[in-house]
Amino acid sequence: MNNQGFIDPSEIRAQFSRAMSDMYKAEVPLYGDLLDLVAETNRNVMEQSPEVAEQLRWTGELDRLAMERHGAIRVGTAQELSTIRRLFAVMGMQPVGYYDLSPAGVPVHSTAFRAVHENALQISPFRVFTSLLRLELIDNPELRALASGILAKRTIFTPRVKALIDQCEAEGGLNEADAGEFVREALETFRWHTEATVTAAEYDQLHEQHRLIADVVAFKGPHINHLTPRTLDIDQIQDGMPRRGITPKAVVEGPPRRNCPILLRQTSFKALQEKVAFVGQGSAEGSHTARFGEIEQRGAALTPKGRALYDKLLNATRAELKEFPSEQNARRYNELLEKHFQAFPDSHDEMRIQGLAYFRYFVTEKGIAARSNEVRPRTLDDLVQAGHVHYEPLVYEDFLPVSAAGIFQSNLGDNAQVNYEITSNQTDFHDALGGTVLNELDLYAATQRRSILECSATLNLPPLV
Ligand code: OOG
Ligand code: NI
Repeated sequence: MNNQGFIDPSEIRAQFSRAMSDMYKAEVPLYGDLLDLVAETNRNVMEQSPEVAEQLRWTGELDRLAMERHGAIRVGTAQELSTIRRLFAVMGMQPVGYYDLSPAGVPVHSTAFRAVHENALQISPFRVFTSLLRLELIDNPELRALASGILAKRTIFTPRVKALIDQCEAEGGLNEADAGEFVREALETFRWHTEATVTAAEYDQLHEQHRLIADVVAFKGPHINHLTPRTLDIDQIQDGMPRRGITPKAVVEGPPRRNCPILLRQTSFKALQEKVAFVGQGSAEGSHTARFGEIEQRGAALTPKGRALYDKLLNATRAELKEFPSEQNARRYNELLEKHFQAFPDSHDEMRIQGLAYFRYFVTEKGIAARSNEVRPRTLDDLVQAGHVHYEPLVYEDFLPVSAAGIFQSNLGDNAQVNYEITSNQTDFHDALGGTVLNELDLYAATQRRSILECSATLNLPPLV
């Protein structure tokens, strides 16, 4: 709490993330099973590989791992997106990155709302992948008009949450009671609603155009469609799911298994069939599939050079496979992925020397003990060499467009393979957002730089960067 009695936005985010998780557990009991499976796997990994636990201890991730989640929502209008931006800002979450999913046949573009400073991420790394439906990609003009008419009529925020957002913006924060109320009210936007806003016939029309369009347009709000815990071993989870009666998607998205994980690996399982009451129906006679399960493993954030290498190797894998990864070619896909990624160095030393990843630097006890020595190492590399400074990779906090497309597609079914002629339009996205997205690479570079400067200060050395 600061001197005006405002509570730290990170605390609001932590509260909200817990409330969201509780709500989703009640709505989708399978999510609870998933959390158990992930917690058990993470315990096993740390027992069997104490070095992994040690690494997470250095970076502080050990403390945040059990609460780490990302969610995803899809909104229908610019107005909704810009209000969502303001709502997340109350919790210290900024839009980071731009993801265009249209090349993959998904009519949305997206950003991720998250905390941006390492200290804030440490309190709560909660992030929300947020997509804006691109109605301009609906080719049938009548259907487009129907969809925008329906969206124009709905209000996805409670009056009270809007008032609290205004108040927070005007006064610079929320006190504890207001923050508690904000969390309860904000949660309403993300809740599942059984009553649809359209008739069954309208739903069918929207669904025929694209299942995602029906998911956004036919409901009262942008229900949270998944909440993803972070595992330390996604292959164990992928292999363990069928034993629990869960069928995961055919392949794990992202890089292959490595000694030193990079970026993000993700898998998901199919959406639930939910009962829906369409307009004109007395009870929930219809059904819709919206919500699904997802698990992810996070690794090192890559520099532009590292990311270019990742993209090149992933593209080469897909080019050689010549088709979308599927049940039928999953084995070959994994073999090709392994083969191509041989070219990506698999040690932190090598990744650091080649400038492929971002790192955080920490002064060691040996470094502290040597502070008053006449002769001691004075460059970052020499300090690392001498063991006066320790480093660990910075964890990737963002998403991957190809992976996100794969997750969308596996949960939308095959009818999603559409080729849109209009592609990326970040300017339109910024206009709708009412702001610009931050560049994730700048954020990683800033964290790395802060950690190096902190080392210089602790060691009484001139700035090392
Ligand atoms: C979002 C799909 C993308 C991820 O983790 O990459 C995603 C959605 O289905 O709304 O969640
Ligand atoms: Ni996701």
